[in-house]
Amino acid sequence: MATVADLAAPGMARKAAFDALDLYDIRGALSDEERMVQDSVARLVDEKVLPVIQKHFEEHTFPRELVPEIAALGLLGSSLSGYGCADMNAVSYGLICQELERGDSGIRSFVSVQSSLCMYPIHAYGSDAQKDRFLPRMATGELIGCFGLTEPHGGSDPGNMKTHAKRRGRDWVLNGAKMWITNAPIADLAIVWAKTEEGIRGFIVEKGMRGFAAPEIERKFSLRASSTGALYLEDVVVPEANVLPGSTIGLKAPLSCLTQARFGITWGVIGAAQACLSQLLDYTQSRILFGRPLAANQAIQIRLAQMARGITCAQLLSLQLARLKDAGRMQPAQVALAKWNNCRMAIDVARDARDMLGGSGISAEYVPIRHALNLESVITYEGTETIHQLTIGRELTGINAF
Ligand code: TGC
Ligand code: FAD
Repeated sequence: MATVADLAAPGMARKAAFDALDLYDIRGALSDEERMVQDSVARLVDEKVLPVIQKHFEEHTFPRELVPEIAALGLLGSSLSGYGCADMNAVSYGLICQELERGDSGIRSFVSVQSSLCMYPIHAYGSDAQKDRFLPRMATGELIGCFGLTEPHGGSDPGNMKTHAKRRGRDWVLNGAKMWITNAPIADLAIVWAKTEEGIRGFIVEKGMRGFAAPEIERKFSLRASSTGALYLEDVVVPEANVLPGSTIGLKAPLSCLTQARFGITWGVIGAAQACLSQLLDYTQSRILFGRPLAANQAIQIRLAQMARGITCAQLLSLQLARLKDAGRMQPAQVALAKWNNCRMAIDVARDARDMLGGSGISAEYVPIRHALNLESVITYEGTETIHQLTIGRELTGINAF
């Protein structure tokens, strides 16, 4: 037990009675298999991602060399069954996202898009031939996918998309543009959502199809270790065999993919916040100002405590969400609330951590500025904070205020 002297001695750090990043022992609530998944992804991040990520962020490059290692661990399409996929449960997928984003949001984004936005729709809505053709090679990382929903004139309202597909004989002809598409410049295939006479449908557009281009969007200040591009479609002829036959016509199918990816994001951003708090705990205990460690100030401790509170609440929210998902009871509005809450928590933690590092907080030597900049994208994509707030508002009131 701590003595009064221990407590009173300024600058003396007391040994923590519990893991500062897991105050409610989430780890203890995991199965052996889930813990194993977390540990193997954590090792990948510590050994392969963290040593290279800052350089990639500075140079605005995606660490493509990591794809085979990510695939070898079964992290691509990890919750899908068959076709070389690992068939893991929702908690495991969440833990994968959390550990990857502890490294960098760009790495988690790559896995989210490949798994939830590209492999998932092919698995859920594709023909047997499409599944056989694409999924096994996507699981090994040999083929990379992207998901084109957002358009230049406004992503929050995808129902108003301009990209359209017209039947020509047994083919379709696609015209339009998509904007802010993760993985687009490195993708072998794109799931493109386009308006048809019957309503919105999903098409598999392949690299090399005439009239299709996917240029890189340069000069981002956020997600610099992720490849983001536009998709341009000019009279692209897509065969009927590349239409997703099982998707309902309308927004429901693309929105169902977003639900999968948003679920992963709720876990991912916890990892980013943990990385910031972890570094900040070391920093504030070793930096001496006014004759005592920074961490010995009440104002600093309150801010650290607020971070721990935010992370803990987010962990509990995501764990329960995963349990609901595994039980087949997860609702889109529950995902909206967790995406909003956890992204807001993480960006607040990252920004506050940056501030508590003082001038060092703007240096590449420390992680909070990189996470804070990345989280500007994460809080925007997959539905902005406002979109998720309005989704909850609609759920509560029954009134659509979009
Ligand atoms: P609304 O009338 O609400 O819905 C149309 C139909 O879809 C159903 N639905 C959903 N189904 C599954 N999951 C969801 N989350 C769903 N939300 C709605 C709904 O029940 C309805 O079905 P039915 O049978 O009645 O037809 O449609 P709305 O036009 O009013 O729009 C609602 C709104 C604003 C919430 C939606 O448009 C929206 O979510 N907007 C935000 C768009 C967005 O998030 N874009 C993300 C693009 S992808 C991306 O950002 C990837 S980043 C990846 C990375 O790098 O990690
Ligand atoms: P807009 O929709 O124009 O919104 C602008 C502002 O208006 C926002 O603050 C929004 O909250 C607010 N707003 C909108 N509607 C209302 C309303 N009714 N009431 C009040 N406020 C409102 N998209 C893809 O399809 N695939 C991808 O892979 C992908 N990857 C991305 C990667 C990055 C790095 C980024 C930054 C974005 C990515 N996106 C992707 C796009 C992303 O989903 C959109 O940026 C997002 O949905 C918002 O759309 P927008 O940028 O057009 O903003």
